[in-house]
Amino acid sequence: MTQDELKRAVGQAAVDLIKPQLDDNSIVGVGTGSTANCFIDALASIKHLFDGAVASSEASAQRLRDHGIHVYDLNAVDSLDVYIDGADEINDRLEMIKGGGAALTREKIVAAVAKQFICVADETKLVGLMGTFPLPVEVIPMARSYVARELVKLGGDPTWREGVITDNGNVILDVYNMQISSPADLETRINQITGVVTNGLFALRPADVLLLGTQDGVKTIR
Ligand code: ABF
Repeated sequence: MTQDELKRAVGQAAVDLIKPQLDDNSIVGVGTGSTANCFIDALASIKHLFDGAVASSEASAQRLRDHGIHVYDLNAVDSLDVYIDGADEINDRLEMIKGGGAALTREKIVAAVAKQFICVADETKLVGLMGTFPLPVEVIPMARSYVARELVKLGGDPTWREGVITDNGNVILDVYNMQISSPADLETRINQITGVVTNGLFALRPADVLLLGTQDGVKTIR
């Protein structure tokens, strides 16, 4: 199977997994990226079974609307049973690096609200030690250089993702060569740098379930 076929397989598997828990009042949390897009496309086939969705990016919100799925503002929603999203890297503790698509802040907010986080990924995303994929950090624009200097002190090599402005009006630093042996500690330390909005480590709130697309089929890892 190609990587695209693996992504479509996990998108469908996520729909199959959540379908039994949906009812007329259900709001589904939806992530961002090409794997999340496969989930959105599969979700459209059961849109009559739930009320609507909350999206972690403008791009996903538009794709949902294009399928005729109602998109709610997160502030209009009391609780969210489930959030489905991709990852750039994930380890066997279901800790992740996310944010390659620059939607990390909204992704982390929706993940914080959701009772269950289902990560959908093809097998190229599963790693032993995270950090080969550069760690995205969303930063208030005027703090960019200061935050970069602080990230160097933590051992990383930050690069400004020039030309990219997030949905929240901020900039992204991609941090190369970071030693991520204690993901939750590092997530906390980066959060403490003034000017950082969010970092792409999802270790304090890891996924609850990983649907991993492999050549032997979709594996469910909890
Ligand atoms: C989102 O989309 C991000 O957190 C991550 O950066 C990206 C993964 O994209 P893809 O599924 O296209 O590899 O989940």
